[in-house]
Amino acid sequence: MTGSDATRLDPAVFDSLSGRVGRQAGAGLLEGARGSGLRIAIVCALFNGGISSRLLDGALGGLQEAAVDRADVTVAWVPGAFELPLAAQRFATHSEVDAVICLGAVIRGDTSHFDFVAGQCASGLARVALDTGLPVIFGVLTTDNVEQALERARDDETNKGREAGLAAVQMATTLRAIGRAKAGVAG
Ligand code: INI
Repeated sequence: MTGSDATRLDPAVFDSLSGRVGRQAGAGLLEGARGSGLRIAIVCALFNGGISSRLLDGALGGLQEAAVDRADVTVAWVPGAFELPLAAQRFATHSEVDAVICLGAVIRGDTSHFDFVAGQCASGLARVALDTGLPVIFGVLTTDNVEQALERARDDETNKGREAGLAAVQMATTLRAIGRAKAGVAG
């Protein structure tokens, strides 16, 4: 994710550092990754679905920016953030996809079990990624209130769904490139 203005990586610094190594695996910057030919699954939580749908809109925009073909994008909806890991695991093990994007919003004000839902969702998604070797993108907002969630799901380039879409393409292409490095293939 891009972080704040104070901590964001300057593309010129990135280019300069890249020029000082023998080989760079993958595109590097989120915006630099090209996704044509990639197959992407997106899982959305119906709980707080008004936020999920804004994140989905952003994710589809990010994938389009990265030249992912809409025919290669599959969307599934689940009841809430707690169910995202199981659906992500099913995509990872039973379908041919290059990355799974998970979208939802866990809002502290809505529930006394915020920490359980958010924690299980985050650790479950990390587990699916490590167990299957597939990029699983954590596009789940964890906020104190609805206003903060809406702020992160705006219809502009700061939308966290857009970042999740770009992150999926970046991770899928980077893992491919690392795999080729092991096999001794250039690129
Ligand atoms: N699910 C969410 O996606 N966000 C929430 O904020 C939330 N709250 O507040 O409880 C939530 N709960 C539902 C949960 O994810 C499961 O769907 C439900 O418990 C059934 O297993």
